[in-house]
Amino acid sequence: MDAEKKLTFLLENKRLGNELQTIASKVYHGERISEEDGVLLYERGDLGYLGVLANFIREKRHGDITYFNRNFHIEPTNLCVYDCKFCSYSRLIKQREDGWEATMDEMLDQIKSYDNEPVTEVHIVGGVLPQYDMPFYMELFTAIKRHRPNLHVKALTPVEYHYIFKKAKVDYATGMAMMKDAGLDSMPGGGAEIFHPEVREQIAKDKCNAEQWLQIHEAWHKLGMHSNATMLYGHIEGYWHRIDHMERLRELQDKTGGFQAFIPLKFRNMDNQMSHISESTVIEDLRNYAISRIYLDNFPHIKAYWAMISRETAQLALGFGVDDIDGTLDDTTKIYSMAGAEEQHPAMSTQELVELIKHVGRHPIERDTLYNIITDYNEIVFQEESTKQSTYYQLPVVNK
Ligand code: V47
Ligand code: SF4
Repeated sequence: MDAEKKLTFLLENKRLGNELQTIASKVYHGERISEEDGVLLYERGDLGYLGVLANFIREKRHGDITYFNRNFHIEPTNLCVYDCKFCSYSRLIKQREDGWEATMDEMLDQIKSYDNEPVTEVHIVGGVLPQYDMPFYMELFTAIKRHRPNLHVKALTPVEYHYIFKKAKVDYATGMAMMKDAGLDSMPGGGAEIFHPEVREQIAKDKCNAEQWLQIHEAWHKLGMHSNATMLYGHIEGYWHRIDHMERLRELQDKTGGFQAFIPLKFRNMDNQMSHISESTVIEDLRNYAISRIYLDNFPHIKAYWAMISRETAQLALGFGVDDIDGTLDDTTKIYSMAGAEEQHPAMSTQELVELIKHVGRHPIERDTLYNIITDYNEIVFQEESTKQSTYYQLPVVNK
C-alpha cells in the first residue's frame, strides 16, 4: 500500500480518537501542527500511527530517495574547558594523558591523507580550548581551501564560535563573515543539546545558551549560508522540552530558511557523568524521528546518524521520516565511540551504504553537503555483493 493510501485508511479509523485524527488530517492537508499537538504525539501516538504520518511527509518530499555523502571527520582535541554532563570528552572524566591536541600541521596532514579519495566534505568538531582561537581556525580553513579548494569545510558549532568571538572581541555577524572569508562553507548542527534552560543548565551549563546558539546560526544564514541543527534526546528532558526545542528551530527556519537537516542525537551513556541514565529504546528512537519529521515542516531533511544508532536502526528510520543517513565515515570520529555508540570503529564503504539503503527498498543518492546530486545509485549494480551485507537487515522482497 502506498504512503497516501495508508494515511487515508488511518483517517477513516474511528477508533483513533478525535485528537489523533485531527492531527492526521492536518498532516494529510499539509497544515502545520501546534506545540500542543506535538506533545500529544509524544504522549499518545503509537509507532504505527506516527510511522504512517511521517512516511507520508517523507515520500511527498523525497519519494524513496535516501541521501548520503562521502565525508571524513577531524577532531582537533578531546579536551574541553566546558563540562557537559553527557560528554565523554569532559575534562573532569578524562585524564589529560588520554587527551590529544592536534597541531595545525597534524590536521593538514589528515586532510592530505584524503588527497586520492573521492570525499567531498570534511567535518571538523571537537572540544574547546584557548589555543584553538579565531586566528587558528581562520588559518586552518584558509590552508585547507588553498590545498583542496573543492573540499567543503563544515566546521565548528556556536559553542566554539561563541567562545572564540568573545575572546577576539568581535560580534557574531562580524565573526561569521570573517569565518566565511577564511573558507568556512557550512556549520554542523552540534551544541544544541536541549535549548530549554530547565534542562540546559543541568547538562551543559556554561557553554552558549539557546539564544546565543540561535543568533549565531541566524548570523550565518543572513550571509546566505547553510547549517544543520541537532537535538540531544533521551536523558533528563521531558517531551515538552523536545517540542520547545523544535519550536525554536521552526521559528528561526521560518525567518531564514537556512537550515538543511535536523539530526536527532540519541543520548549514549558510556563513560560520562550521566551514565546512570538508561538509554532510549529503538521504538522511542523511531517515534522521535517520526515526530521530528511531522513537527519540522519547514526543514527539508531529517538525518539519522548511522554511526550512533546502528545500521539496522538507520534502515528502520528510513520508514519513519528519515531521508538522509549521513556519510561514509571511516573511523575518524571518536566522540560517539567514547560515549558508547553501536559502532566502536564506524566505517562504511559507499558500496555497503548503497546496499544498506537498497535492501529496504529505498533509492540511494550520493549528495554533496548542499544536497546537489553527485551520483544516483539506483541503477548501478556493484560487481560483487559487499562481504558485510549479512550484518544488517535485508528485505527478501521489496515490500512497501
Ligand atoms: O553537540 C556528545 C553530541 C554533538 C554525546 O551537522 C552526544 O551533519 C549522544 O552535532 N551521546 C556533536 N550524543 C555532533 C554533531 C553532528 C553529528 C553528525 C552530523 C552532524 C551534522 C552533526 O554530539 C554534540 C552533542 O550533542 N554528543 N556526547 C553522547 N554521550
Ligand atoms: Fe566540550 Fe562539546 Fe563535550 Fe560540552 S559536548 S564538554 S562543549 S566537547
